[in-house]
Amino acid sequence: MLIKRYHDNPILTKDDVPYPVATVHNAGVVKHRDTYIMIFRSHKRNGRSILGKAVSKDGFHFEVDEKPFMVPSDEGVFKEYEEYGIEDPRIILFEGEYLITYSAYSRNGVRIGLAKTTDFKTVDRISLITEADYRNVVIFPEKFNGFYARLDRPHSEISPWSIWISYSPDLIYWGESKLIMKPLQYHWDEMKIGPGAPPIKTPRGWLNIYHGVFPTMDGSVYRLGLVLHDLEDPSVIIAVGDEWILQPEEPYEITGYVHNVVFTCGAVPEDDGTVKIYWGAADTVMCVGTAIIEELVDHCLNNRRDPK
Ligand code: M1P
Repeated sequence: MLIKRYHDNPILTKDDVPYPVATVHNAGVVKHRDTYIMIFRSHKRNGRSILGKAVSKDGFHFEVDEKPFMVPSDEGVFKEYEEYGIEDPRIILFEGEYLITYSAYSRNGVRIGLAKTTDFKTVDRISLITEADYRNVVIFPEKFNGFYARLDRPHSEISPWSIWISYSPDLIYWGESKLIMKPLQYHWDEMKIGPGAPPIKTPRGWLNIYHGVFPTMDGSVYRLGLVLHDLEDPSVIIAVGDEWILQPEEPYEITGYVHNVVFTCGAVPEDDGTVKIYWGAADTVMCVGTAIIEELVDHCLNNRRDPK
């Protein structure tokens, strides 16, 4: 097993939240001054989502803030595009600031919002960085030739939903987009794929833990897999692991708000070469597991499939 599930999963559920919510899942997680900060998604009881915050000293035991961290905006352009809720945050540290990407839902579709914070006490929205319809946007924590880079996942009716890369000089205007990885037919990720946790820098490449979806007669199954991107040019994919590294197996992953889902938005690399991978299970609870980064990279390089 590449990922060792924490023995006391799930680590966070709706019962840990001091305000009314129906779920706790799909959280971005970072380590900020020796404290793990988790920004998680919750469905409210009207089916729309908000973001909560929880903190932990060890990455396993989290305590939730009294109030939500972000709710749909009631101002300006954000109000119009966050009307139906905000979902699936991903967090990176970039030059002293934490950047948070999240899905913004409205009657106009789903866009990606970008916000920033330095202390996780206040948060400022920067911009809506895509038009409709995009989900699953992760920004690399370094620039490439002076440009920010992100992995994104536009929706298309012609092509299966795939992973693209885009660049920006200023985090506002994005372009030079190109498709870099597609689902593979009759494979565990054949229906659609999406970037998961923000990429982790390793000596052999940027490690991207992505999710892939397979359609069955009993609904879709969400699993996690691995991609390695070139360190200098992340549009170059060095390897895609052929096998999934995590699939729904525990009761809380198999049954819930949406059955058969493991979905990651955050992973925290540690100084000892391990990584804590956090995933939402069945769109209902939060789980964590640990892995050895070098073993993940080996696995990706030694069991490859074509990126497209
Ligand atoms: O219900 C499973 C997941 O479905 C969507 O994932 P994707 O972006 O691949 O379509 C999202 O709604 C995600 O939040 C959810 O966990």
